This record gives sequence, C-alpha cells and structure tokens, in this order.
Amino acid sequence: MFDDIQKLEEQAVQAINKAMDLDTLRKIETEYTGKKGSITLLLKGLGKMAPEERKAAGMACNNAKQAVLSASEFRKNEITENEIKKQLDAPGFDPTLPSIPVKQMSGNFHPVSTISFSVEKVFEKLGFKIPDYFEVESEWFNFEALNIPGDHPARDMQDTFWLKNGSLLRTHTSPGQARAMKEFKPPFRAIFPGRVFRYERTDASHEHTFHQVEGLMIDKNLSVSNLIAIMKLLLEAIFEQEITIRLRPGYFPFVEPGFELDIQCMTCGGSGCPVCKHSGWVELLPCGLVHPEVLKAGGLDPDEWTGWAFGLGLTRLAMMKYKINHITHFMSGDLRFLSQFKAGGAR
Ligand code: FA5
Repeated sequence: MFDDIQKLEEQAVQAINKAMDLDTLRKIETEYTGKKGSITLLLKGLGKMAPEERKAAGMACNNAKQAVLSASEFRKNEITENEIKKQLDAPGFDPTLPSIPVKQMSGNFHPVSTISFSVEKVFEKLGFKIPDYFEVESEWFNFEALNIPGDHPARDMQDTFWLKNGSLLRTHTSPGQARAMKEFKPPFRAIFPGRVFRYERTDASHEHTFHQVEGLMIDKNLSVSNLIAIMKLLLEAIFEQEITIRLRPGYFPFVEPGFELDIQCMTCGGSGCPVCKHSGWVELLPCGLVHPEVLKAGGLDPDEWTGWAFGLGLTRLAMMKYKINHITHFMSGDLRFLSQFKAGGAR
C-alpha cells in the first residue's frame, strides 16, 4: 500500500513538471486528486483496512495529495510567468505606450438612499429617533400586532414571501410600530426607514423589493392636525416648494381613522394632466391615528396614550422627485442610470 502511494505521488509530480500549459496541469491534478482521482480512491478505500493500519495509510495518502497539490501550484506559477514573459518579448509590444484612460467614476449614493437621508434629516431635527428594525420578521409583528389576525382579509392586501421556518420578509415597515412601543418609553417619536418585500408582479410603479419609511409618534392627546402639520413640513422640505395636501378616508386595520394623503399635482399645479390622471391630485402616503389594539399590542394603555403613524413609499417618492418613469430602474444596477445622480445625490 505504502509503495503504491509513493509511486502515484512520483508519477503525478513528474507529469506536473512536464506540463506546458494550465489546461494540461488542471487535467493532471484532477487525475490524481479529483473526486475520482487515483489518490482520492485510495483514501476512500481506507475504510476496508484494519484500524491499526488505517491511521498510517491515511496520513501517507494525505501527504501524497498535499505534495501533488503543492507541485501543481508551483508549476502553475512557472507557466503563468512564462506566458507573461512571452507576451512582453513579443515583437510590437511597447510598454511605454500610454494606457487606455480610466473613466473617472467617483462613488455616489443611490437615489433612494439620498431621499432617505433627506427624510431622516428633517425628522432628526424634530427629535425623532431612527432605529433600524429587521427585514426578516415574525408573523406576529408584521400582522397580528397590527390588528391583522390570520383570517383577516387585509392579509391579501400585501402578498408575502414566507420563509421555511415560519418567519417572513416584512411586507411593510409597520412591524416597527410594536417594536418601537416595546423599545422606547412613551412619549416618544421615531421613524424607521428600510427595505420591504412583496410577492408581486412588477410594473412601472410596482417592485417586489422597495423602500418605505414609517413614522410613529406616541404622546398624550395627539390629533390628526398634528399629523397633517408634520407631513406638510416633511414634504415641503423634500420637494423644496410649498405643497398643498388633502386627506381622503383610507382603510388600514392598524389606524383609526385611516387616511390616504394626496398632494396637489406639481406638474400641472392642480389643473389636471396625464401625471395626475387629470384629477389635479397625486396619491402619496397612507397614514392615520394608531388603533387602540395596536397600542395594546405594543404594551401601551390606549386610555392613556394616543399616536399617529404614516408609511411613505421612499422608492415612489424618489420617482417623483427625480421624474423617473419606471421603478425597475432603481434596482437594475445599470451604471448609466446610477451615474446620473452625482455625489451628494441631487441631479
Ligand atoms: C402600507 O404599507 C402601510 N403599512 C402604510 C401605513 C403605515 C398606513 C402607517 C397607515 C399607517 P401601502 O401598502 O399602501 O401601505 O404602502 C405604502 C406605500 O408604499 C404606498 O403608498 C407606495 O408609495 C409604496 N408601495 C406599495 N407597494 C409598492 C410596490 N409594489 N412598489 C413600490 N412602492 C410600493
């Protein structure tokens, strides 16, 4: 057995030293150390040996395998160096020629990051905390804590990517509501921006993976007028112009009352155009006063505490701000698209 191992090692090293190109080298390596290589087969046969012989034979096989791999690595470097030398010595090669100019590509933020930073800046000044919650969530935080039990039809509003262990990819940033209520002592105010996922067909304005930012304020005696004031302040800071907003009733099980907030179309000023489908208004974000059941799930007494919440689609906001006509550009990884957003963010 030991003679066989030594013979195989010698044969392999000889063949390796004679190899003139990397392809041949790779073939020899596989012939001896690959899955069905001769040294590997010897190693596989060790199980049939008597236990007292097995250990020494195993060591010998492993040493031989190591010797073959080292010889191969050494020869690989020699072949590569020879190849480079051949190219440098070839007639017509002029190492003094200037290289092809490298395009200056300084890094810049993704437009969705830029818009998220702008939102964070506004809320930071107003004393909001910015915790970072989980993309992989429990069913309880994503649904139950938000007053959406298993048989509730509202579950169908957001198609879910379920994981094998029963967790899910959060379908919105709202699971942060109960998390924040459990984490911070009231009164508090927080926003939680992040990536969310929905099992959805993509089109010009729908992605399966997109960004939202959730806002939550918990205090005593909060009202819808507090919410409107903060939303107006946020949107005017983002769009850098005066904004007219309106609220329409909207249904979400975790807010009562719930609203859809629209802004007056910035393209036509409200007179009607294709962007606003001739209505003069563009739907921007859902919001409302936190439902008593959600306060309870977060461990707060609804007789003592009130709250408002909103869920802003950051990717859609970036589309509006930068006038992007198709949402799939954002995750395309296309440098021609991304390089339009200069360092600092604004185009
Ligand atoms: C929600 O996700 C609620 N959690 C928002 C909320 C929070 C309501 C707090 C009340 C209180 P909705 O499914 O409508 O709601 O999504 C919110 C925003 O995310 C939408 O207005 C839109 O801007 C964006 N959005 C929704 N689906 C997609 C999608 N597939 N692709 C891109 N953006 C989307």
